[in-house]
Formats: sequence, structure tokens, C-alpha cells
Amino acid sequence: MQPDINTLHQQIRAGNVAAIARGITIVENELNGYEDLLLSLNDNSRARVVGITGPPGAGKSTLVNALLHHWLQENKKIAVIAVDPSSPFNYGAILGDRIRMSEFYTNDNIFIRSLASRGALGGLSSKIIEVADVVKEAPFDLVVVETVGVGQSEVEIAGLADCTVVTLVPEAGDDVQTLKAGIMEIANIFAVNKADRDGAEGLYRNLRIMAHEKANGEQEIPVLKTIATNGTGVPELARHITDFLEVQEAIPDKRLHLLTEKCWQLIQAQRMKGLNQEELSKQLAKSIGEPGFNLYAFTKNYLLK
Ligand SMILES: Nc1nc2c(ncn2[C@@H]2O[C@H](COP(=O)(O)OP(=O)(O)OP(=O)(O)O)[C@@H](O)[C@H]2O)c(=O)[nH]1
Ligand SMILES: [Mg+2]
Repeated sequence: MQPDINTLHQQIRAGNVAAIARGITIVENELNGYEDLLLSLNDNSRARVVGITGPPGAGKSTLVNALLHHWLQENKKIAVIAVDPSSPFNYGAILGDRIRMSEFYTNDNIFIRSLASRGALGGLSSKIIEVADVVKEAPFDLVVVETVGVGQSEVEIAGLADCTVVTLVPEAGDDVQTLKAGIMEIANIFAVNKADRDGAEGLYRNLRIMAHEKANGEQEIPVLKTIATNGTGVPELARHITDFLEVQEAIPDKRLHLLTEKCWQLIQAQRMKGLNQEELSKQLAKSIGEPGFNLYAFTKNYLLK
């Protein structure tokens, strides 16, 4: 290992904030020492990862903010990784996140970092996995990862988090039938946020029914009401997260399952490395007019290059 990466690793383990930030930057941008740093990580670190996901504007950052206040009172050390949505219409919200959480920037027990999802080389989920693993190396009690649940990203967060909280809001209506398929599978806890708004009760009730039906006699997924803006329901949410993590520790195959999910994502990213859709399109454009063009022959040749 490069001596400077070795030193950096030691500093991260000691909880040095500048070193953690540097480590994230190295991993995020795949700078010199990137692989060495990942290879030095200790997989038995104690920090657990809590994923907070849900639709844009559901109040995820506000909820994280409220949870931070709660956990600070319990003297916990928490890291937050907020994955910035890449779409430009969310710029306002990103700025909002920064302002909302800025009160914690000088707090020694809280570490906050935004990750840009736009430029992630080789896939966002593998990048979040790597960054979260670097952060876990430092002596935090919890690492919170906030992601916007659009497309497949809730499913991805579930593969890396020890506990996934799905945040829903009444604005989307209370018809749980329209919830994206898969959400029931990934949620360990549902938070009906903006419970001060009309329709929250209906959404809450319908989710409870759905959780009950799905449980089929087994443990039901907890459904909680929160008002992130004033902290209502936040201590209960924090307690459910802690309880869930404790129960998970005791399940023998849980760790293997999670590691398999993570490994799968990392392999996928490795295999896709160097592939770029724009470049692919350019090559295709060149070949498409050739006589006898065949997509399968093109694909085979492309992969051999
Ligand atoms: N009435 C009400 N408003 C809330 C509540 N929680 C959050 N908000 C407001 O909802 C808006 C969006 O909150 P954010 O915390 O930025 O939501 P987010 O899910 O992090 O948004 P993105 O990261 O952009 O997806 C803000 O104006 C919050 O003040 C709540 O419980 N009740
Ligand atoms: Mg947010």
C-alpha cells in the first residue's frame, strides 16, 4: 500500500474529519490510491448503515435533520451521506439540504457529505457502497444515506443499508395500490411524513393494512407517522431503527445476504467499467449503415475491443 494511503487509513480510523473527507474524494473520483484504500478497509466495523429513501420532496432531509437532533442527545456520532439527485429540477432542494443541515457542520459528532450522483463512474450504487464503507471505517455509530427514490434507486439502497426507511407523503394520494412494485420488499420501516397534512391518516391506515396483509402472520413492517418539521414521531422512528438493527444482528444469514447484494453491485460496476452509452451510440451510428449490419455481431465485437 502507498505509505500516504496507509496514513490516511489510520487517520480515518481515528475519526479525523479531514481524512474522511479526503478518503471520500479519492473514492468518489477514483483518484490515485483508490483501490488501495478500499482494499485496506476492515469489514467488521461497527457502524450500521441506515438508508432513508422516498420520492423527491418527501421530507427526507428534514427527517434526517430531526433524527440528528435526537441522536445527538443520546451522544451518538453520526455520518450522513446525501446523494444529490442529478436532475436539475432539484437544485432548489439541494440548496435547501445544505441550509437545513448546515447547523451541524461545526458539530464534532456529526459528519455530513453530499455525493453528486451525476458523475459517478461505473454506476451510482457501487459508488455509494464504496463511500459508505470508507465512512464506516471511522468511529461512527450510524451512517445515514439519503437517496431519492426514483427509478431503481430504492432497490439499490436496500442492498447496502442495514435498515431501510421508506418515506411517503400524503400528497401522492392514499392509494397504496399505486406504490411502485418492490417498495414493500425493501422497506424495513415506513414513515408517513407530513402527517400534519390532509390525507396522512388515510395513507397511514392503508399502509398498515398492506403491511398486515403482507406479513402473513410474521412480523409486520412498522408504519409510523412523522412531522419532520417539528420532530413529532421522530423519537419513535429512531427507536424503531435501533430495534430493527438489533434484531438484524441476531439473524445469522442477514450479513451474508447483505454482502452478496453489495458484491453483486460491485461486480456489475467492474464489468461495466469503460463502457459508455454515448460512445456506444457513436460506434453504432458508424456501423449501422454497413451492409449486413447485425446487432449481435456488433455487440460481440464491441465487447472484444
Ligand atoms: N408540512 C410539512 N412539511 C414538511 C415536513 N417535512 C418536510 N417538509 C417540507 O417539505 C419540503 C421538502 O423537504 P426536504 O426535507 O427537502 O425533502 P427531501 O425529501 O429531502 O427532498 P429531496 O432531497 O429534494 O428529494 C421542505 O419545504 C420541508 O420544510 C412535514 O412533516 N410537514
Ligand atoms: Mg433531501
